[in-house]
Amino acid sequence: MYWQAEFEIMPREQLIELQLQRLQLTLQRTYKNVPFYRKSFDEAGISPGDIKSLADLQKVPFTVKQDLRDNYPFGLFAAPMDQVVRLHASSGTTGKPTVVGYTQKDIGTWSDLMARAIMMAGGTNTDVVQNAYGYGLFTGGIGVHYGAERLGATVVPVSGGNTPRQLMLMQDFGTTILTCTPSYALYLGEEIQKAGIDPEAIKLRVGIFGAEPWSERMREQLESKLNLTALDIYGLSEVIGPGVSMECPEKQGMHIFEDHFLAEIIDPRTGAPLPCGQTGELVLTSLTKEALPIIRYRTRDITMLKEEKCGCGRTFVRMQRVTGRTDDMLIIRGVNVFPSQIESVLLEFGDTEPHYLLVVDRKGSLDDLEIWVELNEKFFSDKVRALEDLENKLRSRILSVLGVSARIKFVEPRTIPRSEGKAKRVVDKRDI
Ligand code: DLL
Repeated sequence: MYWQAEFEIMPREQLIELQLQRLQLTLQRTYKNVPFYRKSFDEAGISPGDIKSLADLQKVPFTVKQDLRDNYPFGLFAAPMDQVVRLHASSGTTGKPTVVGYTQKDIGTWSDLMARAIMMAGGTNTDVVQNAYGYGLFTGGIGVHYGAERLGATVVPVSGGNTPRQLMLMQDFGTTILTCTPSYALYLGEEIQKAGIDPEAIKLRVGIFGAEPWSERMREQLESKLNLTALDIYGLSEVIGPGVSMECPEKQGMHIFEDHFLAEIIDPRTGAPLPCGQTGELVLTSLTKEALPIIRYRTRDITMLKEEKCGCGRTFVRMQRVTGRTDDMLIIRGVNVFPSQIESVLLEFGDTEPHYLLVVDRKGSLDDLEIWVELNEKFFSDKVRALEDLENKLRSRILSVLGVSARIKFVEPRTIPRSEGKAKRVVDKRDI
């Protein structure tokens, strides 16, 4: 039931002690081996020895993505290159990518965390895992792969894309676990229906979906289209990749693997720590990583932590769904808008598909939000009158939930581009 019970159900007092020990070692190693951290600790007037409790960590400066860029490619590594056995990198929309490295031990840790995650979802060594996360510099593909292998499951390293082949392998190999982004999973679900494949020929029972934000309504869609239990997985390259946290079948948030990562929530504007139960930016510190330890990394992801006991028995805190990133939050006429909030509204009515595009523009001095919404096949063939009704319903619901008015543009089924990896939800044409 647990991959590493000794940690997964460890009493919290013991866990906190373990975290402190590991934190102190990490701070000492980084101070000794990474000039960037030495300088930032010195400037803050602290030394690793000053950190005597987890609360003391607040004295330590944050690390941000720009710090990784400034130290491109290997400047933040704490291990010599002869011990670094793997590199990954984020694609990076502008300029150089962010590079991350792993020692053999780091790869072992990561594999265990991913094995834990798959087992948490109900996976065993008898499962066939079709891994449709992208292989390559992205951490999704290979990260999940190593974990599934460590668990002893049968991995199908198909990577993203080539949908007809995905469907063929899914039937022929009897895939039981699907791993990919939720947007790609949805597309696969649609294609299964479109191809008229007999549902009996699909043996899926669990989906491990992450790498981008999604909503509870999207879960309902995925579970009904693919006939599986859809669970959320979170991670980021800078911290390790997938397997920082994973949702258990209780579906009450994702357990953070706290024996390896220390989580804090801060107010993104002031950097001040927020208590459990409040929504803010997730900050993570690695506790065991060798090649690229990371201290108080500002993830930019917005979430909330829950400490209450979980029905699955694990003692790790749970983070709620990531509702958005501090940097993909749109500000429309002064109102903060996250694409995931709009997704939830769109899916409330059942006549539209979870494919949408937010087109933001500026008309004169006013922001203009147009939401491209795909109608489902059934609705599309109905009357114009019904369309007007739906448009009005959506507009007023978005206004009341988000406080922002938007124009709705309906588009024909299957016209919004599908993605094989992370979905692109926003086109911002504003020149500001
Ligand atoms: O996306 C790692 C990953 C791969 C996670 C496969 C899960 C499954 P990056 O490309 O570095 O790494 O992107 C990290 O993606 O900061 C979040 O903004 C977003 N993200 C990842 N998982 C989730 C999730 C991988 N479950 C960035 N929900 C993170 C919402 C997510 N956002």
